[in-house]
Amino acid sequence: MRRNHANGVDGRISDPWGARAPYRRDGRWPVRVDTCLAEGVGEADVEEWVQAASLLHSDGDAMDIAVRNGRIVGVRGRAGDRVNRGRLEPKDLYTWQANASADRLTHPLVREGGRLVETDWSTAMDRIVARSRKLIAAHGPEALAFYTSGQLFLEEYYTLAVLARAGIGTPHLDGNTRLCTATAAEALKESFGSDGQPASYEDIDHADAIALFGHNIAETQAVQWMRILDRLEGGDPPLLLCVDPRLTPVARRATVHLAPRLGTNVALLNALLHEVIRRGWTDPAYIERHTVGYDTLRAEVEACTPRWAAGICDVPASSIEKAAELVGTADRLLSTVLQGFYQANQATAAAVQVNNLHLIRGMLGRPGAGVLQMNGQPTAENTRECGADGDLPGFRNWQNEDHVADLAKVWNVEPAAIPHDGPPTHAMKIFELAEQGKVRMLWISATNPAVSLPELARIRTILDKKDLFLVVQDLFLTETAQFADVVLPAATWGEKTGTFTNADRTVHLCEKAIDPPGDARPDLDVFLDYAARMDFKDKDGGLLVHWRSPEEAFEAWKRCSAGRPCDYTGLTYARLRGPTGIQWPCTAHAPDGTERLYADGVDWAHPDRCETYGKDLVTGKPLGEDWYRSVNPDGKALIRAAPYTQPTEWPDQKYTWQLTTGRTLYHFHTRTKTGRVPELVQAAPEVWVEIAETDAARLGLGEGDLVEVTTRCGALRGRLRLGTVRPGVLFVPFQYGYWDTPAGNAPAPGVPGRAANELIPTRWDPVSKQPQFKTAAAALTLIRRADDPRPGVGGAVRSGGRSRT
Ligand SMILES: Nc1nc2c(c(=O)[nH]1)N[C@H]1C(S)=C(S)[C@@H](COP(=O)(O)OP(=O)(O)OC[C@H]3O[C@@H](n4cnc5c(=O)[nH]c(N)nc54)[C@H](O)[C@@H]3O)O[C@H]1N2
Ligand SMILES: Nc1nc2c(c(=O)[nH]1)N[C@H]1C(S)=C(S)[C@@H](COP(=O)(O)OP(=O)(O)OC[C@H]3O[C@@H](n4cnc5c(=O)[nH]c(N)nc54)[C@H](O)[C@@H]3O)O[C@H]1N2
Ligand SMILES: [Mo]
Repeated sequence: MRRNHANGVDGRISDPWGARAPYRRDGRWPVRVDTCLAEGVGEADVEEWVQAASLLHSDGDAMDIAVRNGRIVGVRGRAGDRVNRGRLEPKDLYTWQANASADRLTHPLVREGGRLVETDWSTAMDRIVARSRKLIAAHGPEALAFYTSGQLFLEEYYTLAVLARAGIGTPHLDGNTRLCTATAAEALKESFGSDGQPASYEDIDHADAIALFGHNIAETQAVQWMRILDRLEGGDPPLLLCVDPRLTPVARRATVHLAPRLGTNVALLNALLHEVIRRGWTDPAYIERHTVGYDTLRAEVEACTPRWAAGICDVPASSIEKAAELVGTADRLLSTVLQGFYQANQATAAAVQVNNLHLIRGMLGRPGAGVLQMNGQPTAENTRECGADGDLPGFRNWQNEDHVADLAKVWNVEPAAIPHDGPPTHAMKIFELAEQGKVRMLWISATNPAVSLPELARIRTILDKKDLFLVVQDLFLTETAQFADVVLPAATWGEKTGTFTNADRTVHLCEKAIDPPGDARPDLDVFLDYAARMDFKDKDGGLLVHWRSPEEAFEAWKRCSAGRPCDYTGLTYARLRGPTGIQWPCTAHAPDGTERLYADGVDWAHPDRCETYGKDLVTGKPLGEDWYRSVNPDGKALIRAAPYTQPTEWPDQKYTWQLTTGRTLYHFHTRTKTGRVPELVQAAPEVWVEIAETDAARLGLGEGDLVEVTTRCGALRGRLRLGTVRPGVLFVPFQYGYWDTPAGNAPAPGVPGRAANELIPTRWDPVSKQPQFKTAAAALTLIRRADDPRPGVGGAVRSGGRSRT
């Protein structure tokens, strides 16, 4: 691959956030256009700029793709877009190079005599259709399951949801959003009655305090961090609270940094709520008018003093008091929540307490006052709203017969044709059903579970089962695709057209700039082809899936979204070709979209309108319609209390460490794209293990020492990095699978690997069913010293951009 030294972005590996453009509160964030072009290519050489947005995080950074001679030669941020005002982060700047990787899949593959061999589309699709029909006839529709992504387009999810739910009639359809934002969705449902992000990125411009709960925004939504940095330099900076056991770039700039013991988020939040109530920082008028459940919360947190929480979280009581004052006295508070809560102990319970903080302070629906229950993946929002996750499309309530009937009307099918006897199956359950032999065909699109699911040794056994017919639709022969019976080569970003929605409800159009390699096809075309071959019909014998292009699929989705919280009826492809993305709901009444939800109390919590009747925050048990109607007859926001409970995974004599996992700025997930980009590979070539300096000193360990981390599930080896975590904690980035290792093979049983999920046990939040990737008890042993001359591993650039010395 050519090395592209980008014009104007030299140094953006060691300085990921680029130059500052300071601005003051309530001001407008200045434009800064970031461009990266292939070496030797100037803007004048570009033949065409094609509109797109980033698919490497949930920010939705808008950009144009530079095309020359039918190839992508770079990207440029879109100055007019509300999300990024022209800025791009390092992955956005460089990852377009991955499209042209020599090892892209260019033909379908089918398994013959144990080996994957090239074939044509018709042979591959015939196999899938024949197997689908045979399994449905012999075992019913529930023998089929679909595991999709947070990285396809809205049009693709909607098509998949229609064909799986109403065409086949299986409840087994979920996304990897289960690993990602299931808790965001659940927390929003539990507090506000429905999914839907209340706040807006523009709240960063207006807030006087920003609280980040388990969210390393500097590395994972680097462009919004640039926005915060520009406010911090702007003369009237917001105060920052960071709740993270690591010394992240966010923590380094925080006014107050709380580094709690892993898994103790609820104890900490309950103490913050206790203080806010005790000091009288609540908004009684707001509580009275817009909420139910306040008295229960007050009773729950009565005994949760800062001193009590200090003992559990191992954070000074005085720091908790300072944090409470920061969030309690802010005039406009913006909170963000992400994986340090969603993938930790008591995920939903903890995320809901952040909502409670906003509800009792009346901090909702005003400029600068809001909560962002963040998304991680670029298109996770669409997986959820289209019902390609464990929900029905349009945030409809599967327990409400009227909602199901309404959906059946949109699809022109009988309500009974849409499975809704129980909750749609969540991903962890789908894998369990495959393990038990009940799911016999699993179609995986745009996700790499052989690296991203917990307890990889178990996942490999499931994917390898002889009685599981596995279809994998991807760009590359990933760790997962290697197990497949049929591999379908997909077109991706820049090679297909579709829309997607970022974490603040901004919808962008992402257009095709070049042809996909070989016979690779857009995912939409694959799903449409399957629907046509399966001949799915509506109740009048018409075509169930009656669209043929992305734009027609978008129009079909608009009808399904009409009158729902995520109403797209005011949007068209033509309007999305304008200067900026547009936030849903976008309707005839709100033609320019909607900046914030819930300006005057919540809209979707009424028992007839809500998406869920609620679950017990400790056990996850559904509370039922009667309960919901009795506590919330008028459809106000729900204040839901929860006691702290200790994580099941807790250090003991053998496994004395708390292990957590997460991300580096330089790579996206399992690196199938960023691992093929020279600049990013060089910046972070290998897995590592973070440890506190005090722990290293105590054990006589040094920077760069090769260590082995073991848990009850497995083992991993990596080099030590010192000084970025709280004592007692180890941190490992989860992004290093094995496709790019010399052997390219999964570790043999008992042999240490390098994927963090070799170590993570199978456990999930009882409410959201999101796996707990951020809590394992672990042991640590030294394998060899850093100065040992034998070859080992090591990185050039530290996460967060500090150079190694
Ligand atoms: N560079 C980059 N950006 C990305 C991605 C990527 O792969 N690379 N992926 C995207 C996706 S899909 C997602 S979901 C987001 C995730 O974005 P983030 O949630 O910001 O990223 P993580 O590193 O998973 O976790 C955030 C922090 O949680 C902390 N944490 C761990 N355990 C606990 C705990 O018990 N309590 C608390 N309070 N904090 C804890 C970790 O120390 C870590 O710094 O990033 C998105 N953006
Ligand atoms: N230990 C630990 N594990 C984690 C996490 C953690 O913090 N710690 N985080 C979890 C989270 S939040 C997430 S989101 C998951 C991510 O986990 P995965 O979804 O498994 O990770 P990706 O590498 O993004 O996999 C996406 C796949 O889709 C392919 N792809 C990309 N674009 C397209 C396309 O247009 N079409 C098709 N068909 N394929 C495409 C890519 O090549 C890649 O193989 O990991 C989860 N796992
Ligand atoms: Mo994610």
